[in-house]
Amino acid sequence: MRTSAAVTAQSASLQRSREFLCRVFAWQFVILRRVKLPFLIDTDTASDDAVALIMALRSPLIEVVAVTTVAGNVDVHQATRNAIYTAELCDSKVLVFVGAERPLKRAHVSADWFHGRDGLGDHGYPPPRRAAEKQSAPEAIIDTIESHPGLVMVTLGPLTNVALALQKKPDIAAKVSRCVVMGGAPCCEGNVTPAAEYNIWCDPEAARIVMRSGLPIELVGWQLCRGEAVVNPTDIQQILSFGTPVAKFAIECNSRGQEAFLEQTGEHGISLPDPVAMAVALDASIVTSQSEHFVDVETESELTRGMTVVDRLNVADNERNRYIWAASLAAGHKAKVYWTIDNVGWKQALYAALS
Ligand SMILES: [Ca+2]
Repeated sequence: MRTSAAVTAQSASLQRSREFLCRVFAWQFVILRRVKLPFLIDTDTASDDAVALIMALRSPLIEVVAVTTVAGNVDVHQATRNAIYTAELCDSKVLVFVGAERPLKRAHVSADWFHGRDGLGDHGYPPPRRAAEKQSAPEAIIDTIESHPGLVMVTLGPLTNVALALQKKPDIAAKVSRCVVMGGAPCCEGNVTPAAEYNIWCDPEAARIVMRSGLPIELVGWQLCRGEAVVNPTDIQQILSFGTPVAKFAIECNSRGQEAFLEQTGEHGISLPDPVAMAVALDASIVTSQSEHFVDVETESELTRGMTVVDRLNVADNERNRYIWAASLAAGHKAKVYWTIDNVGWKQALYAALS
């Protein structure tokens, strides 16, 4: 009979092999086919998501092969409308797929108090000219991963669509080279409760499925868009000085978010969690400190619903914790948790996309 330590070691070894193969896939894709690295973006498109989409759609380094929308900041149909509107602003014809209308097991609670009723600060933007695709987002996630092995997935909203795709086709997890998740409040305060960040809080059951799935998770927590990362009044003036339609839109659609962030934290400026995550997805070298840990999500407690619990001292496998962490240990997969980024590098990436 194998010990749990042996099982964990074997799982970790399998994980490393899978990660290596995915990296090989990704590089083969880029080198042999001479195409840009494919990105799939799942988003509850509101104001900061829109800026993240602009960064990806205008990047010369990657190709966004699909955008999938999910209920979160706003309802999924508004999110879809916002995603397509943003794509059109970038002259992009990227395919957009409509996803889940509500979390797996809970009622949907939006964040319109932060982003405005339309998610874009209520400036009356016109409807987009084209419609979304017929295929559902979870189906599109499966098909896009199958047809682009080694792609990079970036999730900017609740993880409902990704969980639904994984439930139907668990082996897609091994075909993704990176899964950059904007979500969580690792070892710090949340933005919707003291314990939890919105994307994880909104659908904690989905987040738990994703954390345990074997996807190569890179966790960009809410703390990374605060403090020096906030786009301050001087930065805002610099962005507006670019004079481009995307620069004007990026600042304007975050007007309500700017007010709400001041009310929430006392910090002045625009906080952009999704664009920070996108900057990391586009160039992970802006990360200045990181470590790998088991991460799980609280789904039961009223007090700590949606808390991203990080095994920062690596004690999950000891006698006191092994029982509670059994599922994560069995999966054998640790997430990369990002603790700090180079804020100059992040803002340079933002400026490059908007100028
Ligand atoms: Ca979002």
